[in-house]
This record gives sequence, structure tokens and C-alpha cells, in this order.
Amino acid sequence: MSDLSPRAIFADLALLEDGWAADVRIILRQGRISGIERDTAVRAGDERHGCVIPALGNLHSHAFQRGMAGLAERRGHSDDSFWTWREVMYRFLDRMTPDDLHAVAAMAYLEMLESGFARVGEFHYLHHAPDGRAYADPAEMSVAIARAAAETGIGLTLLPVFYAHSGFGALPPSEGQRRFLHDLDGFARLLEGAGGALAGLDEAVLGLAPHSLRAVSPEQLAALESMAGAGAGAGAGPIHIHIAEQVREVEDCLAWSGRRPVEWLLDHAAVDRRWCLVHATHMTQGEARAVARSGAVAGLCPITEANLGDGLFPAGEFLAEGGVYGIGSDSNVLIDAAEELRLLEYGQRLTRRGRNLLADAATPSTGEAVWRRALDGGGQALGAKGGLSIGLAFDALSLDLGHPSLAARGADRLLDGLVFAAGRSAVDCVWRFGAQVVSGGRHHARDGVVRRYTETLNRLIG
Ligand code: NGQ
Ligand code: ZN
Repeated sequence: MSDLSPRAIFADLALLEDGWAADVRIILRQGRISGIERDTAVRAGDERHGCVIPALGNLHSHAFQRGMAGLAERRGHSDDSFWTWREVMYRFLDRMTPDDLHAVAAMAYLEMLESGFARVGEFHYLHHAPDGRAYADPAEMSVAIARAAAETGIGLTLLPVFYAHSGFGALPPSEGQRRFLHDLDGFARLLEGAGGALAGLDEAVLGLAPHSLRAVSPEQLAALESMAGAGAGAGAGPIHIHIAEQVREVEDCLAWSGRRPVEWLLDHAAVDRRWCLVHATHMTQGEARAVARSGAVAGLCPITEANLGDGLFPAGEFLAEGGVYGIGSDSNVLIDAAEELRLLEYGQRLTRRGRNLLADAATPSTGEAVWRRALDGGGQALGAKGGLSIGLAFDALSLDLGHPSLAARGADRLLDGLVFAAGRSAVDCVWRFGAQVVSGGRHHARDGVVRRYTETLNRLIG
């Protein structure tokens, strides 16, 4: 809900699009930034905060998986892997109703906001009823996602997922995948309904997502590309795809086509700035260079990639070529924007045996470098640019400067403190489209959302 009369946030320190500024008045009108004054004085009626920074976009989420966080951390009879985790995940989603999805997604979105994400890219593939049949309204589950976004106030980029096969070569889908499936006509109807589901939300964006090269045939991929609208024209939403996350996926793709997944995609689709390649973990130097040059965003999900044993993204090669990345919370096993960024840098440190590998000469603070890059990449991938500048939605957070990990720090050192030491515990207030939804690190609707979430889980797995 946006307010009609202008109001101002006064920040002793703010991270604006062109860098840090002191004594800043950010003037808000109808959810957006209508003016920015620097080196100015606080005025009566201003809301004052010590340090205000832009909130991030979370470019990859499967909200329902929040409900199984921690439930797949026990050793099974055979070797555990991504693929055995996926079996647990398929069992978890088996009985979820639209109301269950709403309850679980609201919990996930609330935690995203509390950690400093103001928008989510929901890679949404749980479309049909438990028996695999379409609901009377094909977009019923998309409506549940939109309700969770409305309830928590998070910005939504909805990415309805097309899913048809269980492996390369158009293999028939498995029983566990029955709730995900469409033909192209059915998917067109879903997209139409999903567009309607977003109607009441501020600045919602509709894109689409072929699930993975495993789940779509080459012909279907081409059809989806044209459904997404041509080129950079009006209404052309983002296109997201899971790719090259697991070594087995690379091997299966090679066996099927003689090409590696990223290589195959770049040869068969017009990959450009509208695309987000989720994970893109297993790339050769040549592939990393080609993705960087395409302008597509690499959608990195460090916590989930660690949790699932995926491997490490080749950040060195990719960034050397000017590649753009953003971050996503994917399986939502733990929701914390700062911790995603910390793990991204730590993965590089552990394998390359160096430090401050994601910073550069222009931005020597690693905390600031990763925050700003994730802001830009997330905005690009979600079709909604972020940042504190005139005309953009006011999606921002303030830091708790009383937090011990931030003591005696200013400007970029605050971001190093947030990313490397404090994590989400140093987030104080969060605003989305001008509305304050979090104070003192707590979302305003927390009690009710947690209660309903707990009841839902007791029913689903209790
Ligand atoms: C998903 N998640 O669709 O939820 C996938 C697992 C698959 C991640 N890849 C299923 N992290 O890729 O087949
Ligand atoms: Zn995913």
C-alpha cells in the first residue's frame, strides 16, 4: 500500500547509485523516490536512520521448499546426492494445497524481507492438484503465490515454469513430476492466468522459465522463447532456466547432444540480457566467457548450491569477462541475503586460496562489491531495476548501527560488517515500494504468518 502524500527518509549515510553520501533526504511519493538531497539538514517530520542501503532482489526461489528446510539432512541407505534430495522434495510437495502453498510462501517471503530482499523471482512449477490434474483455474497455485506476496508486501517477479520431460531426449516425466506438467497450449493458458493473478500487486513482473534442458525439448524451448516476446520489445519479460548445476546433467547432455549444457543453450537460443542462467556451475572457460559476453545474468544460489553439493561457480573467468551475477535463495533452506554473499566469496577463497576475490580496484570493499553487483544483476534478472535513485521504487533497508559487528564503522566498512560478520541480525528496517514492512528486524505480520505456517507444517508432515 503506497502513501499518497510525500514524506522523507533522512539518512546520516546512504548508498546511492553513484556511491556513499552523507546527510541525505530521500523524498518518497507513491512508493517511489521523487527526490534526493545530499549534505542537507534533517527537517521536522523526517524519519531519521543512521545508514540506508538499497534492498536486493532475490532472483531465484522455490517458495514451497521453505517447508522442508532441514528435513533432508539425514543420511539415507545409499549415497546421498542432489538426486536423493530431489526424491525427498517430491515427497514433501505431494499433498500441498493452494492454501498450504500460500502459508509456506508467506513464511519464506517474510524472511526474505527481514533479511533485506525486497523482491523475489519465484520460479514456480507446482501448478496442478495432488493427483496431477489441472485445477479449474489453471493459475490457482500462481494465485496462492501472489496472495503470499500481497500479504507480506514483497515485490514479485513470477516465472511460471514449463516442464514436460524427465531427461534429455524428451524422456517421459516421472510420477513425482505429475504436478508440474503442461503442453504448450496449456502453458499459454497458465501464463494468461498468471498475468491476471498479478493484477493487484504493485510493480509485479511476469516472465517465464523453461525448467531446465532436461525438462524441455529443443522444439519446446524455441516455442517458449517466442512466447516470451521477441527481442527487447514491450512486454518482453525475463527468461530463466536452471542449467549445468550437477555434473550428471553435463554428462547426460554430452551423451545426448555431444555438447555441454551451456554450450548447447548458447547454440540453440538467443541468450541475451533478458536471460538468467540459474547456477551455471559447470562451465568451461570458453562457456563462462560466452555467457559473460551474452549479457545474461548468472543466477547464483550459494547456500543451496553448497547444501545440494553442486560445485562452485567459476567466478574468476566469468568476472574477468565482465559477467553479471545476482543471488537467489533457491531451496530456501536458510534465508539470508548477507549470508548468500558471504558464502559466494568464501567458496572462491576456499578453492583459489586468496582473499577479497570478488572485490576490485574500483570497489575494494568486498561487502560493498558483492552487494552492488547482486543489486544490479538481481534487478536485471527480475525486470525491475533496484537502487536508490530518482524514479525507482523505494526498496531499501536501514542497518542497526548499535549492532556490535557494526561498531565504529562507516560507509563501505558497514557493508563488510553486514556481509562478513553480522548477517541478517544487523538489518533494522526494510521498505518495499515505500511501505515499511520490517522494524527492528521483525516483519509486521510475523506472528500471524508464523502461526499459520506452523499449523500448516503440522498438518503436512506432523
Ligand atoms: C527444482 N532445484 O526444480 O526445485 C530444482 C531441483 C531439478 C534445484 N535445482 C529439481 N536447486 O532440478 O530437477
Ligand atoms: Zn532452482
